[in-house]
Amino acid sequence: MTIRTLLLAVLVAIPASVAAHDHGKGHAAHAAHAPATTPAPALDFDRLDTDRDGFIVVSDLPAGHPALAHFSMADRDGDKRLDRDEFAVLLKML
Ligand SMILES: [Ca+2]
Ligand SMILES: [Ca+2]
Repeated sequence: MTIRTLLLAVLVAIPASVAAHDHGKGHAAHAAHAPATTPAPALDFDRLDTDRDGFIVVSDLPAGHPALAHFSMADRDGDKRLDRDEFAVLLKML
């Protein structure tokens, strides 16, 4: 039982340390204070809206982007582009 518990503790600890390492890359001093709600760059509206028109269209998204599968569902008004509110809805689908 003791060995099993120890093994379990190691298995739990490994992914956490890997994630901490990746997150801290280049931001080691701030990693502990980084807000958990910061979106990944690939899911950040401002990064994806490269032409800064306030909307994300399919062509703004790189090939294979996870948002593409949900784009038409998130586009509630059917104008083929996502505003910030619609993009927030899309993020909840991922
Ligand atoms: Ca745009
Ligand atoms: Ca729309």
